[in-house]
Amino acid sequence: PTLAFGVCPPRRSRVVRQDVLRPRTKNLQGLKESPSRLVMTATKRASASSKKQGKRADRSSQQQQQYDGSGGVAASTTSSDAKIVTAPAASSAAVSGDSSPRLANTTVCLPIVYGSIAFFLGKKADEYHTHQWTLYVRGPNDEDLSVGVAKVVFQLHPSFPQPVRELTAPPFEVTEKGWGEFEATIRIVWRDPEEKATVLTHGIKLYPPGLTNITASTTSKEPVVHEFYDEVVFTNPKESFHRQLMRTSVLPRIKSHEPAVQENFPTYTDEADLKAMLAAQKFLEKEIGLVKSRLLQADQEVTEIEDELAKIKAEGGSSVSSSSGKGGGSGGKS
Ligand code: SLL
Repeated sequence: PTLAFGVCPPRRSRVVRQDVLRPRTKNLQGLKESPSRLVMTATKRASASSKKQGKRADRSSQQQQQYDGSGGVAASTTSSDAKIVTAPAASSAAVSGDSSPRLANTTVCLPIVYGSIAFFLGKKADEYHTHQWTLYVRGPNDEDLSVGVAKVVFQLHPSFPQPVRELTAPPFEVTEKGWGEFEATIRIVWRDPEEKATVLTHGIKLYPPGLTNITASTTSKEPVVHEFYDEVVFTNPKESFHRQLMRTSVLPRIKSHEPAVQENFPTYTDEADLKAMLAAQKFLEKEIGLVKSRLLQADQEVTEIEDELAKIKAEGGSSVSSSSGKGGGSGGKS
């Protein structure tokens, strides 16, 4: 699969139940090239250090699809405005494991969230254990990802005992105590072994951004949340894998083993998206207003200067004012 932030869901029909993860299937028959692999341009967005900052690109909009019997999907799908780039074909013919046929002209988009939440230990801190943190992969609304995920392998800093932590069941998380920030590697292994594992890196943050030294303000009780939303795109998945992925929406939610972590997970809802968009719109309107008034002012100044110039010209151009003319080098370098 490939990672794509915010480009998967065609934004037509909105899903009624927004609290449920719905992997989306997209039909690509409209595309010229028979695409073995489509790579969406990927970006990701950080939400640093404060609660409820997590953002997601879009809500799921589930596509209607009908199976045409041959394993292919005959779906009526609107085209998304996503930038789609064709990439070298993956060896879709690679044989292994189950012989389920691959769906043709289909992409499935699986929203995931990964990140870390760190708490300062306060009085319980010692030299090597100033913080307790949890590193995790979860569904944006705590959906059970295990239908698609066989295991998640977290690679920690070598200063930790057994730095490779493998989780074969949800919640896919590691909780540790430590003293320093570092970059962890997260490997998501899919249930279909033919799907290439998704490898992410994540910088575990212990301190709020903008602080370079450890001051009293870093010792606040407020956890440091550092989370990313992303979407994993499976191109022409195996029918069986596809079926499994689609079950995500009906399974019970998964909770973190750490109640304080669970409490501080950012949420991803249409409502929050809308609020953020409205706030952004407001901000933009204000900025545009400011720029407009500055433009108007500049226009006015130009008019004034032009008027003055015209006046000077009308006076014959010979009446050199004290501040103009070539001779006035008073302000220049000597
Ligand atoms: C740093 N590059 O120098 C980082 C490394 C390593 C953090 C941070 C181990 C905890 C323990 C731990 O927190 N390692 O010793 O149990 O800042």
